[in-house]
Amino acid sequence: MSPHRIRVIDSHTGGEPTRLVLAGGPDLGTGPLAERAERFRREHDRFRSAVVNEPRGSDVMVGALLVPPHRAECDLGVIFFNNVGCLGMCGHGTIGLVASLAHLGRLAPGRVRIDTPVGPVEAEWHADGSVSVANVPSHRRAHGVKVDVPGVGAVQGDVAWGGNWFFLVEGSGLILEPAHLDTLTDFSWKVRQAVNAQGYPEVDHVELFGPTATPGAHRRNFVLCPGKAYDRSPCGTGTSAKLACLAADGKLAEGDEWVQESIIGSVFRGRYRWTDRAKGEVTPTITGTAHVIAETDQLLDPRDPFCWGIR
Ligand code: PYC
Repeated sequence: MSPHRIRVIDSHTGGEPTRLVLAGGPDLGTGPLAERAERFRREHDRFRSAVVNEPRGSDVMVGALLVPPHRAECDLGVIFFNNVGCLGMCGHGTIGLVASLAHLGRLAPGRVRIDTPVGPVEAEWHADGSVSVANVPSHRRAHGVKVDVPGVGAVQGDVAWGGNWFFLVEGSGLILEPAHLDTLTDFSWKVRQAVNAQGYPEVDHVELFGPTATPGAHRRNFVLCPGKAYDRSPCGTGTSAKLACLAADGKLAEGDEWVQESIIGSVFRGRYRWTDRAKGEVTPTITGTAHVIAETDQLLDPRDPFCWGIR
C-alpha cells in the first residue's frame, strides 16, 4: 500500500512558521468556509495533527489548508489550524500564504481576496516582497477586565477580537525577552484559564505588552497561542485586536502607523480605518514579510504508529 502524499510549502513570517497544504487535503465540499472548518474539525482532526504536529512539525507550526472560496468575490479560500485545532483567521499565516503562492508563480503583484471561516480578507503583495492584509473587522468587547489569577493575583486587561479572541495585558511587570519565555508562558497560561473561567470562554490567545528598544517600534508583545506555543511573529490577529483597543481609547488616529514588535524582534506595521465608529469596529491592515523555506511532500503511512502525529 503506498502512503498518502500531501504537497506542502513552508514559510516563516517574522520567525513564525506557516505550512501551506497545496494538495492531498480532505475534500470539505463547497459550503461556507465556517461550515467547512467545522467539518475539518469534526471529521479530519487526525489529518490536522499529522500535518503540523511532531514528527513532521512542532507545537509552533501553523497549517493553512488551501481551498476553493465560497464567497463569489473571493479568489481563494483558506482554513488555518495549529497543534490543537482551527484558528478563525491568521495574520502571519495569510502573509505566508501570499508569499508562498507568489513564490510558486500563482499570484501576480497586486490584490487578492481570500475567504476565511470568519470573513473575507484582502491581501496585497507589494513589489518589495512584503504583504499587507486588510483583516476582518475588529473590535474591543470589554475594557479593564479585572481577573483574579490563582497563584498570580489580580491582572487587568481588555478582551478584543482581531479574527481570534485575545486578552490584552499592559503593564504585567514581566520582562518581554526570550530569556523569560518560561515565566511568560506560565503567567499567560494561568491568565487565560482565569479569563475563561471568569466569563470569557472564547478567549484563546493572551497578549502581553511591554517597552521596546527598537527604533521606530511602539511596543513589544508576547502572544501565547491556544496550544501553549508562543507566536514568534508580532501576531497579525493580535496586532489587529491591539489596533481596535488603541482606536477605542483614542490613542491612535485613523490611518496612523503602529509598529508592533514581537518577543524575538520581528516587526509588523499596522493601521486601521473605522468601519463602524458607533460599534467601535475598525478594519486593521497589517504589513509584514514572509520567506519560503521548503517545498515538500509529506507521506502518511498508516503502518507508522505516529502517522497521525504525536498529540
Ligand atoms: O498572526 O494572527 C496571527 C497568528 C495567530 C496565531 C499565530 N499567529
